[in-house]
Amino acid sequence: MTQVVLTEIHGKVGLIRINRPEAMNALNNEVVDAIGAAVDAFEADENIGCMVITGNEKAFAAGADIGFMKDFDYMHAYKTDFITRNWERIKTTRKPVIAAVAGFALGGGCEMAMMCDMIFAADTAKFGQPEIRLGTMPGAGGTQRLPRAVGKAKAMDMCLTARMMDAAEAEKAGLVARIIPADQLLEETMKAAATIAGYSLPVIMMIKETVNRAYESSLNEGLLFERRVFHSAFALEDQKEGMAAFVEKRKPVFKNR
Ligand code: DAK
Repeated sequence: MTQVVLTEIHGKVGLIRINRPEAMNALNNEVVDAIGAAVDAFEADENIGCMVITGNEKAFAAGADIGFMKDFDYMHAYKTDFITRNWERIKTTRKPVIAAVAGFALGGGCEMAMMCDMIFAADTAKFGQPEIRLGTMPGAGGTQRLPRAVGKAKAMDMCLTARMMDAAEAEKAGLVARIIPADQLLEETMKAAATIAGYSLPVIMMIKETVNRAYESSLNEGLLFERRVFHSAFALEDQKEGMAAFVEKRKPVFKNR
């Protein structure tokens, strides 16, 4: 049987590939549960410092699987906690996750990419929230994360007209961190992930948590949170090592503590 999600470890980077090419990587429970299991495994592995989620050259994911959910009724969606039960695992991991997006990232696919900490887009990437065409609406964060990323005007435009954004527009609008030629997307994303994973793991986690705090709090609360975490970073052996290495003009050796 085909595995709908493939995982690999490259040095300190955990790679997750969505593997349903026959269905444009549409996301059903099997796929999302398998992504969650991969995230659990990489989170538990002290050697891993960063994760990458990707699809194939045609699609990151063309949305939640329409065939899978078309007959859901309210009671089923509510009782099974559709979306929240398994999709949000990507959001809760404390290690950084980069979405490497080529081709379509639509509906739930766009939402899953936005749950990651940053998106690297191939020049072929297309982002959209076309649920309105199906008589429904975004349900995995599209109406909330998209306006925070690209502003209200573009988010309304995309959710209400179902138009897609190409990579250039997505980068200009702030949805995407980098645009990379399609044939180099994975290689370049893995390089960036390896750079991150080469730093001290507790510091990586502190920075992720603190940047995310910017979305959840007022500026003053966020600054206070940052200052407290920054002060706590002086308790790290890796801080002593990093600063000593700078002064001694050598490369630091981090021990993740
Ligand atoms: N689900 C299931 N199958 C899909 C799919 C999807 N989202 N997207 C594509 N496929 C399948 C196609 O049916 C086709 O299968 P076969 O006919 O070969 O068996 C195969 O993938 C190849 O697709 P196409 O033949 O259509 O390929 P094209 O290159 O012509 O077009 C496309 C590519 C991505 C533009 C097109 O496939 C497309 O428009 N796909 C649907 C995109 C879409 O509407 N995405 C949003 C899905 S809805 C909620 C929670 C979550 C959500 C909503 C509510 N609540 C909690 C209430 C989320 C909703 C969504 O994500």
